[in-house]
Amino acid sequence: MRTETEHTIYLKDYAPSPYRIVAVDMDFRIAVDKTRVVTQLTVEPREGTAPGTPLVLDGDELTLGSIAIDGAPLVLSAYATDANGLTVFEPPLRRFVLETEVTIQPEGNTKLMGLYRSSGTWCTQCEPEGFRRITYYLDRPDNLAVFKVRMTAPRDVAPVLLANGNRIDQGDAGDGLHYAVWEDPFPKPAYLFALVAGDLGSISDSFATASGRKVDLAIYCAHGKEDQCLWAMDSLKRSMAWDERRFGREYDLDVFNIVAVSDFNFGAMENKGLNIFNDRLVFAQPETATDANYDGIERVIAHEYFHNWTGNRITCRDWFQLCLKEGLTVYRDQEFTSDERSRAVKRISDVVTLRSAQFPEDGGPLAHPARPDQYREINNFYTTTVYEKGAEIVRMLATLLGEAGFRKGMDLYFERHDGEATTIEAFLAVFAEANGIDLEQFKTWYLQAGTPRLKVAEHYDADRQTYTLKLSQETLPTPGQPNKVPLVLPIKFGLIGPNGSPMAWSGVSGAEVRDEMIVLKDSSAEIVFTGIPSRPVPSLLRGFSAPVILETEASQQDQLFLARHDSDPFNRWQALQDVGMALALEAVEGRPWSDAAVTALSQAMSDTLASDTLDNAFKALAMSLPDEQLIGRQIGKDIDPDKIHAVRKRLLQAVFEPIAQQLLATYNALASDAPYAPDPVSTGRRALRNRMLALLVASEAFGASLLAVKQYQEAGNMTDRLAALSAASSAATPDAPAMLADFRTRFGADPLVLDKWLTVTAAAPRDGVIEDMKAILSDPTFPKTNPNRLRSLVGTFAMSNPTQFARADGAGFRFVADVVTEIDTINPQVAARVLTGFRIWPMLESGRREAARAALTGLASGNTLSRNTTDILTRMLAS
Ligand code: B3K
Ligand code: ZN
Repeated sequence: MRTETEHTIYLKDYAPSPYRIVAVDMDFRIAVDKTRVVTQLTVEPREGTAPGTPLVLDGDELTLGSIAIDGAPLVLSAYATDANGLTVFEPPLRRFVLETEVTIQPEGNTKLMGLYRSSGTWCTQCEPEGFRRITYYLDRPDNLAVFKVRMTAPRDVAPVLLANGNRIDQGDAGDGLHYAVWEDPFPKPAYLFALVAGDLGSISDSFATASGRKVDLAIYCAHGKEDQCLWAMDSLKRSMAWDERRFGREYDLDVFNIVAVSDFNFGAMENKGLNIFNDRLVFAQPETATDANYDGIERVIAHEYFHNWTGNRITCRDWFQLCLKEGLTVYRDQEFTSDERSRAVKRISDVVTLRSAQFPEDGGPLAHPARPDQYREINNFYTTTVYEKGAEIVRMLATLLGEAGFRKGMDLYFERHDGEATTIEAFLAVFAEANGIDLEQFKTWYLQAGTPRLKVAEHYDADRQTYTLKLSQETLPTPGQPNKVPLVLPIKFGLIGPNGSPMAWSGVSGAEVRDEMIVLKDSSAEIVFTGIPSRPVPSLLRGFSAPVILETEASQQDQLFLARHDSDPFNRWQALQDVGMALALEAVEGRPWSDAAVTALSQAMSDTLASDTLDNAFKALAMSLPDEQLIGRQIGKDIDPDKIHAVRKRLLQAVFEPIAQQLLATYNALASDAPYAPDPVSTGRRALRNRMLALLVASEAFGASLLAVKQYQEAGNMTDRLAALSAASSAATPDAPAMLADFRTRFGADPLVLDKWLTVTAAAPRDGVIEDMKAILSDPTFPKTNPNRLRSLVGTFAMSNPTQFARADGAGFRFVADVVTEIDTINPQVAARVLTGFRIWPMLESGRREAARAALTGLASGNTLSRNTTDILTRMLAS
């Protein structure tokens, strides 16, 4: 067993290993209940390594059978093993081959790291530190080696044998066994190793690269699910073509395989030439998958594919640099979706996610820089800060440099660092060099945690015909970082004249202003525009050009003006959100709304819906009010979720009930008999229609709950059916329980649809939900080893049911703490992830805060917890 010692790793301690492994030859003998792994490592001392320097290899839960150097078995005194690995005390100071034979037990591996079995299929997950659970190794991303893998397995249970790279041999091995040999010519870190052995179906296709090479593509899955892989294959081919067009990146092997498995700790994994996917991000058919599922599949297929260049060909020197590959690859997948679908809609959706997931992380007890400088458990740093804020940082770089300048930097990055394990510094250096600029201050974005607040005040001087924007930025302290420095903020903007057209200026001073962008570098600046004939309305932070919290003094009138006239679709959407937020805050503070203010918002919503220039997908996003959690975080302290829930419900009614006829007419007009298609236009139509339904149901418009029942029953696809179910359940209509029960009977046999049922159940804002979840969990058929099931139920509850999770009596907190205790012994990664749902606790009102604290301290004191969960818990309680 691993010892759960408190051990902090620091970036400042990074040092290359004294030895390098340059080639790996592995022989897997896979059998039911036990797998033997014989590994030959070609090892070289690094220049300067002193004689007698031990070779220290990582290993976790391995049983060593034999060990030899250059064919000669080692005597017992020449090496030692412990819970963390293997030490060879005095290896030769020249190139040598170390051979080990170990036994592992994939069948008992519920952590789902290393080699494990999922529904009978042997598969691997090695990032970040899983390879050490397969063999003794330098399990660190800066050791790049070429791998050759031979595997032998029973033909009946594992007719399919896959690994990275190209298959170079296969055949019969007698006794019902067969074998395959795979070779990956590209040197890679061990975290990109993969192996799959199982009885799987598949679909295949091919792709011709720009230079005319043919790549064989295949997706492997459980038998019978082949038809559900077509959308993933389509997404893969479009991703391959896009990376050639947009970044000049071609695929480099002859085969690209994807395998869908049912038990997987997160979304998917970019192993070289052999991506392994959580099956929820592969399978799609209209009857069981929603538009959101189709979107997610397209996005993640693209993301993992794009890693081939940003992550695999160029990898990370150490795990502190994780956002080097993740932030950049998220940026690339966002751009792919923007090009394939609607840029505005994609941007708004991404910002909604950023604000609902990353901002709370950045403003809570788990805040950390996009490039952390210390960790105790690296698995806890696959966070929305590393991924989504990491992508925002790359996006700002692209905004500051312009498309051509950004591409020049990317080209230089690929040219200079291909085949390397590198750092954020090296990444920034290529952009600085290619564009002749200094990015020293910009780098702070990677080092400083917390979301900056950007305050804006304005002044119009009619006599002088000047317009002044006073900007200031501030980042609040975060754990371990009490003092903050100013960041480089690219603030895209425009001034809009009274007639709604852009207003030009004759001169501007006070900061760098170019390309309709203010580049704020200091903690404050006063920007003066001259030649301004009348007071303009400013449109600030267009396209959300920097991940900040913008605080302006804009009046409701200005915001509604922007909602109507801004040429930037993001800010049109934002303006409506801001009006809704202001009204919600007033009501939570106990100030009654003015009728005029509510009517004005209602009218603006109505106008938006009636617009013939805006598309349906955009309208669907615009026709909404900030959600309860966003309102809570805007309040920032002493949050009472019940009060917010009640206020938001009243506001929904006040704004949307008066336009119910228009909502209904739109709903009816958007009906369609066309067969399901996942294209942007069809998706937009369904999004808007289902938005109408949700608003009608939530505002308790006459007949709306029956409309939901009708749509639920008659729906021709899962998007419409689930939308009706969710609308009814989140508004707690009288029909909701029967609809939920029906859904379970209809679809309970399909695990991915069962997840939808678990999600809707867990998100319902009603008393009794905790008891229902306890009953579900205590059913002996509930698979507690499956991350998808657990996350759908308990993860959803902690993250998306603010009133029940943060119940005043503490029952929600205790429930989650109890489940974490239990899951932690099965799968620490899932337990730690669920526990992060508590991150909101310091902002709650005192009674709930104490209840949360009690649940957390109870978890800390009564149990022996994994390093993963201990790390989250310790940070959570330190605040
Ligand atoms: N690189 C993997 C994530 C690995 C997570 C390990 N806890 C998938 C991705 O980001 O593409
Ligand atoms: Zn990734």
